[in-house]
Amino acid sequence: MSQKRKVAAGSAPVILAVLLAGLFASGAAMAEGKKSWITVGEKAYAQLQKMAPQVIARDTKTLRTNAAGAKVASTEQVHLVEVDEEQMRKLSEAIHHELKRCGGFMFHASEAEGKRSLAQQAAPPATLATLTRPAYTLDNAALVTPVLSQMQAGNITTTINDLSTFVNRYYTSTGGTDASNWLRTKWAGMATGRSDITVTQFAHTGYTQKSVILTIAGTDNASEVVVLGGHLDSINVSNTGETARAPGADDDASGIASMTEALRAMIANGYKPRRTIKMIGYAAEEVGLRGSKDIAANFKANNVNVVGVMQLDMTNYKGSPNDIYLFTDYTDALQSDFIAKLITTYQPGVTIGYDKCGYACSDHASWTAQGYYASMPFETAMGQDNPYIHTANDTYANSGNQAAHALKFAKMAAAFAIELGSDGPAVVPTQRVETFTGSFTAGQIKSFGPFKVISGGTLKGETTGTGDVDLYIRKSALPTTSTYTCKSDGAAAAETCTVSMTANGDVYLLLKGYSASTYTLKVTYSPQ
Ligand code: IPO
Ligand code: ZN
Repeated sequence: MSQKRKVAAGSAPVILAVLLAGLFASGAAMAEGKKSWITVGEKAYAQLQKMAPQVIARDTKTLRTNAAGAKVASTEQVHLVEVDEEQMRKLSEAIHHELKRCGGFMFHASEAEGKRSLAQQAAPPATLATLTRPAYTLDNAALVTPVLSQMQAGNITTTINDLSTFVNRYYTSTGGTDASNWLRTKWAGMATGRSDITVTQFAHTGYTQKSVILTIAGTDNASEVVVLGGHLDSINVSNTGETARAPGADDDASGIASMTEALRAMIANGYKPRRTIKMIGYAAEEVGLRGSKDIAANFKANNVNVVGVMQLDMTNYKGSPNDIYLFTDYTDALQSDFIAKLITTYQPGVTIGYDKCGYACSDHASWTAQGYYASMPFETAMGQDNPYIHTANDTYANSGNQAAHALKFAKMAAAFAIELGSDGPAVVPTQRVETFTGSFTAGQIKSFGPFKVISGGTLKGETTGTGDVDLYIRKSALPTTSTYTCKSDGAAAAETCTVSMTANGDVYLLLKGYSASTYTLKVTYSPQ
């Protein structure tokens, strides 16, 4: 329930409130009263309870922090709470100081929307009508290598410094709006002469800052989309006013700059992807992943087949022994393994570590929440990241006056974009159907095959009829009622089971009449 008080329009208190809001349109004066719904993980919730004991969870769900069967499977309690602006700002501060910048929160437009979102996040990975799992093969070295060899730290420095020049890039500030327009103009300029590349802005509700989306249309597999992202907003958690300094050089000018350098080199090499590639500068990440949440939800609603998402948030502060840390929570393990392979293959000197970053630590979480495969390669291990973020001191100088670290991420991002971007449409194996009919006395068996099935294909057996028929299927040899690859032995004549092939091979079927029966057997398979 919203806490807004109802006052007749035009009444003195409203006019006074509007005047005051205008006068003190920064910091604490506006903070009181305005309520927001957010979801938080365990640590942030404990922190919030210390600061504001009256805040209680209005909904709680246990989320799996990784896919079932993943190397690092675990769960986390996530809570829906209502907070005012001051509590939200204090929470941001506490995440910074007490939780060592680990974790975050997700913003929701209302209690109902928060509950819906939490339920969706708790459900097993939401399945889209079409969601393609890429093969994750590394077979495009001829396209990747020349692009990587062209990439330069100096270009990353330039973009970081350009973005740091805005007083701040806060989601409601003039600088935040201007920075979005600047990025649109920069990317559009880089795409001059490429009619297959478009740059648009994605508007959000409740604030002026827009996300920026660059799209390289795929040549022959355009419906499959690869997303790379970073956030274009910044924050100073102790002062969110219009003129408060928040250069956000590392957080996250570095991620935008890494992505931009990958883009520059891809264009310089005339690279044209087969899948569609999107590079996104998200609005309003620092205030609850708001920009990415809208975009991921919009893509899901439109059933966009996003086959992979990489988030680049903080890429330029070298604070840990290894170079690139892959977060294992709220990310996809198979895709992150693929990214590790990209790193060891294309940047053999670059070392990899693994860590967790907690609930809603960056925009990848918005994609994970919608059931997409997302990864988050990060600049350091947890707790060793840039201590200056979210302050006026998040400058290029305080990232060690270098962009060599961010260059590793830029090269990884280009390898990701090109290796995933260069896959053509999946070849659907042709299907052959054969049918057999007959009858059984009780206990009688008959065998069928071999059917020569192609690698990557399937064979499905289906029976219909009268009485009680049991179906057994086996690869490479005749099945028996105790040795089979799959069986279907219900108490009727209707049975079905399917085997999948990882290599070319022979498949055999066995039918048994459990009682006197008649049958029609339909075998559907992908022939060699
Ligand atoms: C962040 C992410 C992971 C870790 I460990 C530490 C810090 C940054 C993120 N919380 C942020 O503020 N993004 O804008
Ligand atoms: Zn960030």
